[in-house]
Amino acid sequence: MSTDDITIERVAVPAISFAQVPVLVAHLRSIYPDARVNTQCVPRHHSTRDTIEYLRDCDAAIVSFEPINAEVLAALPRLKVVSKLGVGLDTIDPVAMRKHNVRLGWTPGVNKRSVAELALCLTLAALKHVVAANVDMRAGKRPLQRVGRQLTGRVVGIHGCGEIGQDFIRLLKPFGCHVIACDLRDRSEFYHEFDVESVSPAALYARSEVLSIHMNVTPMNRGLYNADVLDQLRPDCVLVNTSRGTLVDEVALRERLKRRQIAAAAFDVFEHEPPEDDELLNLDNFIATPHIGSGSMEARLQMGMAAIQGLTHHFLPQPGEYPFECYT
Ligand code: 8YV
Repeated sequence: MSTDDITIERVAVPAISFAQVPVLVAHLRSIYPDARVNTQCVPRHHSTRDTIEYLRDCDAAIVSFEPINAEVLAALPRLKVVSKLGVGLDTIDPVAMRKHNVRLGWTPGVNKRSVAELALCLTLAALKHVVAANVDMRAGKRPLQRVGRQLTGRVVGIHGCGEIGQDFIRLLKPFGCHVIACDLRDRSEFYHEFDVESVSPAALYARSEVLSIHMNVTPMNRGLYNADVLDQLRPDCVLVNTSRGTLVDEVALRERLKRRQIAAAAFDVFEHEPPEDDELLNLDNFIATPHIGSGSMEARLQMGMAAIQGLTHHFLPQPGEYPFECYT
């Protein structure tokens, strides 16, 4: 972690979630008066070319989904610090960062409560058919019965037990669920404290009545929830995803939801955002939200302040080491 050996004069912020919060923009500009901020909220996050264009001539950047890869860094020799708004590192290539000596500002867990609350909200909504019932009501129907399930006492599986997965488990406490979890890292201390059963991926798929995904995407797990894995889920499983859409094969999921091979799914994240598969989005056993996990005022502020701090508190990513263990 370094604070003082890099001089930053020009900062660029293409991240819309930052630019939308005036207090963050004002705070940034009180430190870096000439900061270029995407206050017009032009979407840029899918394009390498636009990212290069926006970050040209800058020493530091606050990014959300903009790709920070070999091509971008080769084109931006002046860039010394990339500070991440939020926690997902899937758009950041640690090998290229290291090669170009570009440092990373990153605060783990900065939006964990906000995302964990949404995971709980989606879980309850799916178990109780809240959205489908509301859609019926709006369509003029007044269904007399819509039998759902309680969360209390259910087997809840957590795939990825980092900051957000752990916070979700904290929120589950009053529901008396049997929590099972699977993680590459040793989480035994947390598991012990919160009475969590550590299980294999196969057991997680086979036993979870609610399965909530909380993994970082890496080259190792991209597309992990493919047809083969989805076929291992229980027919009464509710699959919840508030992490990254690229972990799940959406076409395979859609087909299984349609034939009720999987009871329901509730997703805040999609392979391509905004999502385009209207057939999936309109299934009555699928709940979709447009990546709002960290979209609370509290989280936005915390993320933004942490990202500003990341411009001066940063580290050189090391592939193979935390938080990039899955890279070589
Ligand atoms: C943020 C996210 O909205 O933290 C993350 O990784 O995906 C989101 O919660 C995003 O990073 C905003 O920049």
